[in-house]
Order: sequence, then C-alpha cells, then structure tokens
Amino acid sequence: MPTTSPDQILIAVAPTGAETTKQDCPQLPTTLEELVQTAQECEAAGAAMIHVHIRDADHHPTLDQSRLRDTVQALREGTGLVVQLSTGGSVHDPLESRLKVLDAEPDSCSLTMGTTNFGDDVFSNPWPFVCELYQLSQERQVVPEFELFDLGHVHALRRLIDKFGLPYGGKVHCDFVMGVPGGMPGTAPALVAGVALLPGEVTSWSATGIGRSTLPVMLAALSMGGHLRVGMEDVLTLAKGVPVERNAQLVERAVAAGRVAQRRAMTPDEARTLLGVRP
Ligand code: KMH
Ligand code: ZN
Repeated sequence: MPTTSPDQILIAVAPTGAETTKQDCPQLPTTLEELVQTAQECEAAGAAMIHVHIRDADHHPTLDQSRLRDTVQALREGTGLVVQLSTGGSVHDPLESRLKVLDAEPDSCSLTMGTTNFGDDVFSNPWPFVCELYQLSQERQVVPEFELFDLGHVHALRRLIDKFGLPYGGKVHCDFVMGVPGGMPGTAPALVAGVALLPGEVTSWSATGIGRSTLPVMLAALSMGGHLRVGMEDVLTLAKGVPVERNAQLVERAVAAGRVAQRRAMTPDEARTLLGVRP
C-alpha cells in the first residue's frame, strides 16, 4: 500500500470549504487575497498541498470559471503548493459545473466516490458522474484525490480502477473524510476498516475528521502511516470554545503531531512525486 517512507507526512490544508459562512466566521479566507495569504502561511508552517473551494464577491461558494483560473494562477505565483481544486463544490452545485472545474487546469482535483447524506442535504455523486469526472481527469492529466466518506466509497474505487485503469501519473491517492453526518464515523475502528478495504493499487492515503472527530482521526491516521488533511473546511475550533483564528494553526498542530510520530512534513516537491502530479 503506501510506498512513501514512513518518516514523511503529507499535510494538505483545506482552508475554506463551502459550508461555513463568512458572517459566522469572519476569519475564514474567502477572498483571493485572504486565500493566497493563508496558503503562504500554511506552506511556511509545513503544508504541501491546498484543497481549494472559492467564494464570490459576496463570500458565497462559487464555481465561476474565471475566478477558478485566477485562483490557480495566484496560488501558483504566490506559493509552491500542489493546487487541488474541489470538484465537490457545495451541495447546491450542478454536476455540469463541477465537471467544468477541470478547465481551470489544477494539479489535482477531488473526486468523491459516491453520494452521501450531508447533514440535512445530499452530496450527490452518481456513478455515471464519477466515471465521467474520472475519465476527464485522465484526459486532462489532473491527478484525482479520491474522497471517501463511507466504506461503500472504498469499494467503488475498486470498481472504478477495474473499469478505467490507473489515474494520470500512475499513483492512487485517497482521502478519508470522516465524521460527516451521513457518512462513516470519525473513529479509529472505522479508519481501520476503510484502510483494510483499500485496493492494492492505492499508493498513499490521508484522513481528516470533521468537527470533534478531528483529533481521533488525526491520531489514528498517524498511527497507521497515513497522511493528514487539516483546515477550516473541516474544523473551526482548536479545543472546546477555542476558535481557530488562522488555518496555519491547524497545520502547525499537524506538524507537531507528526513530529511526535517521528514523521517530518513533506515539501511540495516531495508531494508532487508522491502524487504523480505534472512537473
Ligand atoms: N462541500 C461538500 C459538499 C470536495 O471538496 O470534493 C463537498 C466537499 C468535497 O467538500
Ligand atoms: Zn472540499
């Protein structure tokens, strides 16, 4: 399974997401300037990849094509991070717009392996859409990160690889997104079950736990040789009643936890090799 040296750790930061409002959380990076500054701070703290959702002028989630392109360009100019665009968007985004995200030519894209109840909403990922997005990523030479919200999604990855072969770049990287109300719980036993089901082709995996499952998932992932995703998309507090002020705090905490596990944060170049993204 993971072929990386266990003394390294990929830290991906997901700084914004599509669910939290600017009104509820003014420190959420929603403008391009805020996003680039956050990305720079997170890179300096030890992140190697950024998972990006963007907002419009009113701070609402958007998949606007020109904003996406500008964002990719600004992140490439301002940081060395691997740039991963979300194709999940918000639960309200039509499938057609989510496919068009690849027109912005990111290094990587998220690719969720199935439909999930998402709180009171539904995060829709019908199988034909998953297949279309996957084939498009192969064509456009964009490396997918397979988002696994549930055990069924892990098995769907088996089916996808059997049907369409390996991703562009030949590596297979997955991210367990745990603790979403409607998906698998953010617990060590659930992570153990998910990792046990991963197809043999998987070369690396990371995990993130939503809300209060953040720490259990982080510690379980570290103990199993997994990588980490952190960020305000997934958690807004450092501890009960202590709000996150900057995404870099979450990266710093992941770096410190990695250090305890005797694993050092990977550089973006090392992450490019791990993930097989375009040079
Ligand atoms: N915002 C969620 C509905 C992704 O980025 O690909 C979907 C999500 C997954 O965040
Ligand atoms: Zn996301």
